[in-house]
Amino acid sequence: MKRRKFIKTAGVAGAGLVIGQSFARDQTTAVSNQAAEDLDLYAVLDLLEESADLEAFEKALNDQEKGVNNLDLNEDGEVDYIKVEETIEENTHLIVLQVELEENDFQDVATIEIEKKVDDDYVLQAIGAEELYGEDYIVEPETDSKSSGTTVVVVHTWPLILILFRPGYGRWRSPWRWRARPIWWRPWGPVARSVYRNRWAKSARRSRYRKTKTRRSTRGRNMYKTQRKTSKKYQKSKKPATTQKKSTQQKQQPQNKKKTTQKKKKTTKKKKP
Ligand SMILES: [Ca+2]
Repeated sequence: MKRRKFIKTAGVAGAGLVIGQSFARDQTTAVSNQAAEDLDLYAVLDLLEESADLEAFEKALNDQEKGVNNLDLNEDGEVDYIKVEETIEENTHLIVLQVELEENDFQDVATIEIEKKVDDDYVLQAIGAEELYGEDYIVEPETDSKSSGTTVVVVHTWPLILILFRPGYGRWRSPWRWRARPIWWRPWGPVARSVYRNRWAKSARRSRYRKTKTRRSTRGRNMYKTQRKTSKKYQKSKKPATTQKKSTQQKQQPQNKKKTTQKKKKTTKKKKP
């Protein structure tokens, strides 16, 4: 009989999730006040848990009815298509969620690192791209049974995990690009952030996942370093895009033009005697 094992949770305090509060806090820690609010990594992991394979996961991510993707990074008034790319190195699968802001201008949104340790022990984390979510924005399945009011999540029974670590598995690479979108996909207008936030903050399944600052997979992290992609829009710094100086390359990106405060020249008026 197989013994049930849970993914490792070394070094994490078992703080229970106070969902509303933690969600509100998540918003303030993100560097950009846009992306982190338009792709909830708790909801992304929930989709992953339901998905039969990565092709299905990519389709679900871009399904308007699922309501997980509300990203409009290129600000064209339509939700962006998120493609999913996978790299495998020994027992580690690195899954990159990526948006093409314009042709050949890619921005990673988040990564999912899954590493098999031994037997049925896996580490699995979703990590938000630093440019969009800020540093160390990490969400993982809730595995600490000591936490009150939370559900322990066993990842080795997820359909996707069974597929990914099956002998002979071939990695998933999204065939879709800027000029080649799936026939079933139609872009739609993003919903208001308050609507999106409420949609996921109240989800009963939210307590299945938690935030952490600790990366579990060193290999996953190293794999990502060699393939990270940052769009021209976010390359300048970690500051929100709206505060960056407009580059000449961004002429196709309708940025939110900030009104520059015109400094009134102080003129020293000579008072009439
Ligand atoms: Ca868009």
